[in-house]
Amino acid sequence: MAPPSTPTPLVIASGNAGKIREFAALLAALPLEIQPQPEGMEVEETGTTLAANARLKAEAVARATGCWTLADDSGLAVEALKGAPGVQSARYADSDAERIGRLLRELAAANRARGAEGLPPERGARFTAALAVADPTGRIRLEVEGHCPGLILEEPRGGGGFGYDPVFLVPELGLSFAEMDKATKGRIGHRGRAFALLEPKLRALLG
Ligand code: ITT
Repeated sequence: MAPPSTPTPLVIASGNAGKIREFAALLAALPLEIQPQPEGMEVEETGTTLAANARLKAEAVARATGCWTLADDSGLAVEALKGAPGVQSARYADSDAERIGRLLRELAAANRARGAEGLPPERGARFTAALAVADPTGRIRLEVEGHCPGLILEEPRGGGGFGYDPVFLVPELGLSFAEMDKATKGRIGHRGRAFALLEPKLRALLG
């Protein structure tokens, strides 16, 4: 009988506890030993796209740890705000509550301006997660993107999730991300959709 194989270490290159929780659930069925990134490590996000920033984080953390590394750069693009906050989603304000506050204020102002021009309100938005996997030398081996369309609510709803979840409505379900159970967000959310594309490739590479 072949000896059981040792699980491959995989570092999650993120300091965002909400993302790390979601990845732990998504990766649970894979033969991997999930590890956090080195404490205090922060990679400057100088890229102009989510994909570029995911690559920067995966490369830097893989080089620092000598382990396979998964990074995620994600963001919320709001149509009436011409795609903002987008790649700046984390830097839009200092806390989740302030980021949501700024988003709702700016969207209300944009919709007042639309109203003054006789246009209907526009609340469409889209979450994107760009994932990158680097090998232990820091070379990027896999890249995928997942998207989830929705609408921005006028007020936060629900107590689950993290980040902008309470103001992001998925109309088909009539629920905000913060009102969904983890499995539902994992299935239809941007990160879950990106991960569904990544999983078979990750299994082939590390399995
Ligand atoms: P790391 O770079 O350390 O992973 P971060 O929070 O800085 O953590 P990003 O640079 O990717 O992550 O910024 C993404 C922003 O979008 C951040 O404010 C998140 O809270 C928010 N965000 C990302 N995914 C989200 C989700 O599934 N639900 C709600 N907000 C999300």
